[in-house]
Amino acid sequence: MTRILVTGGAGFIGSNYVRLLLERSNDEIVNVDALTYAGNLENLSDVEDDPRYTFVRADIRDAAVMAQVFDEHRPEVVVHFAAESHVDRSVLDATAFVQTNVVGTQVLLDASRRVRVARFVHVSTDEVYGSLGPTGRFTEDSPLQPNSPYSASKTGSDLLVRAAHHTHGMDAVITRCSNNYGPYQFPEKLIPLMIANALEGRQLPVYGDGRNVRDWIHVEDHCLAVDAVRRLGRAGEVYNIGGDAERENIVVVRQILALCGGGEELIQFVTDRPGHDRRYAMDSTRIQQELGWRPTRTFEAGLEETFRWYVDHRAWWERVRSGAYQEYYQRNYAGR
Ligand code: TDX
Repeated sequence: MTRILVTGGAGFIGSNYVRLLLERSNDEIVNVDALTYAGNLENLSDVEDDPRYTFVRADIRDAAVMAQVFDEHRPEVVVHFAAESHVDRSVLDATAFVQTNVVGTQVLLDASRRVRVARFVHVSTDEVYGSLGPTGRFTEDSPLQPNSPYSASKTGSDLLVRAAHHTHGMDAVITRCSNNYGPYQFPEKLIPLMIANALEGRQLPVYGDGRNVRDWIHVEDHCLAVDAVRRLGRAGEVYNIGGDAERENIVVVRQILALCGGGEELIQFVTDRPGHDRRYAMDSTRIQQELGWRPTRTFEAGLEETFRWYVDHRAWWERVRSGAYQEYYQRNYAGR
């Protein structure tokens, strides 16, 4: 039994990870989440009565509060998911990205060092490597060339984790994953946005020519990879995680339309995202060879399953799309 403090456990990937740990291990989980727009306790309503699960509402930017949380719960391991994660929001305003992703990560590193956490797992992204041309894949040795305020802030946090390992000898590992999809993803991201819009008969806003490529991975495969790194990864190491499923955005959008029986007329090509990365592709050889992990789902099977989940959980996404989401949608998409 390990006491694991998970940050951002009420978010999309974090809540899938908490559920996976409760199902597959005997570990105790302390979920620390600020419950911003993207965090939702409904994502974990099925596990909230589990005696091995504790929720703490707290903000990782607040050093005094984090010191208290770490003193009270004395975690043995930290798995750090909490982050501002949406590129378009970072284009509109980068402030929260620097505060949460950069400052928040340093606060957690300091709190972890003080109570002598045995391992710090930092969950990062392929976007720290920048953009690829038509060929090649990112390896762990690819240069860090982030292009958006979001990815620059994630790169900053990766480098702080690296420095904590080198300077203070902290046992820290970094995972960098490609684009996730699956249940409980906030419908600002491509796949849930397109599914929700298509189900409501609304326009599907495709940026630019729609031929940007992302490497898609089901969130459960990502969570299994993070957990393999937590248990077996080498201290100070970086592990790339990819789905081996490169698709052009327009192909994904057409697949979603086919699933819901919508017509091509719903597709609307809109002004491109500023600085839009053209292509991501991950080389996951290291994690596959060292830790024996590999993705289990094909993209087509995972997409269909995800589509069904959104059909069955309409109330969930209708609720998270009300209120402040409307204002964001207007700001991001009006006049594009
Ligand atoms: O309305 C849209 N139209 C569109 O064409 C949106 C929201 C997106 N897109 C395009 C932009 C990207 O090429 O779809 C692609 C995927 O976009 P996002 O879902 O916003 O993801 P991306 O920008 O690739 O970043 C994601 O992967 C890396 C996550 O949001 C990050 O948090 C993660 O680090």
